[in-house]
Amino acid sequence: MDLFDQFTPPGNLLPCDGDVRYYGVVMGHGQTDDFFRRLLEEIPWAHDELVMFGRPVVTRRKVAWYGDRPFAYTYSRATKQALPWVPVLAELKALVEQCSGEPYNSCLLNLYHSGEEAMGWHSDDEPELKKHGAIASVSLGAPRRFVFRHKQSKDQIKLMLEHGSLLVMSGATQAFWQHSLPATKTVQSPRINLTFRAMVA
Ligand code: MD6
Ligand code: FE
Repeated sequence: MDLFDQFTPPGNLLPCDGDVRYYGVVMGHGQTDDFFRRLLEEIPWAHDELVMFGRPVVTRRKVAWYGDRPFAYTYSRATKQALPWVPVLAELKALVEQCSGEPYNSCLLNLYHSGEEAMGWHSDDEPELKKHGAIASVSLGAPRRFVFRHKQSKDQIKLMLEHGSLLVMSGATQAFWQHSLPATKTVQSPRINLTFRAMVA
């Protein structure tokens, strides 16, 4: 990243009702592979459990949850408590705070082993999240497509999340748009996603 870039945020990808900025790759070439390897090795990855159509489901993707305090992670059936920051996450948190100019106090990590593992349509609108607060998302590993869909008009905005990239959502985005990471047969390698959040509870 050019030194100047962090002071000139990219334009808003959404045409209305929210704010999404794609910063592109925000770390040096050697750093991307290093962060990816450290996260694979150092994070205690575990399958997630959630309820779909009234039934308990164990996801193929793996997750981890970190924060300033032992915040509860509410997606999961078994409520999990945030683990304390480790150096690799503290470094990434400092980087995204510098790029986005916003503070974060927690991070949800997802590990997708291949393109078959995906994330369905959702909004990150839990009551514990600061209203209209920014959510900063770092992607590492295999590039994957990401899609926004407006809740009323069904308008779609698509983009590619590259290795070492940063995406920031804020404002009314979660109220008006859903997002998803579609499955793809063309990706056989893993991807890690970190979403840094601001919890109020
Ligand atoms: C993913 N990301 O990229 C899933 N949510 O694998 C998200 O669901 C997400 O990228 C809120 C803000 C940014 C994100
Ligand atoms: Fe999300």
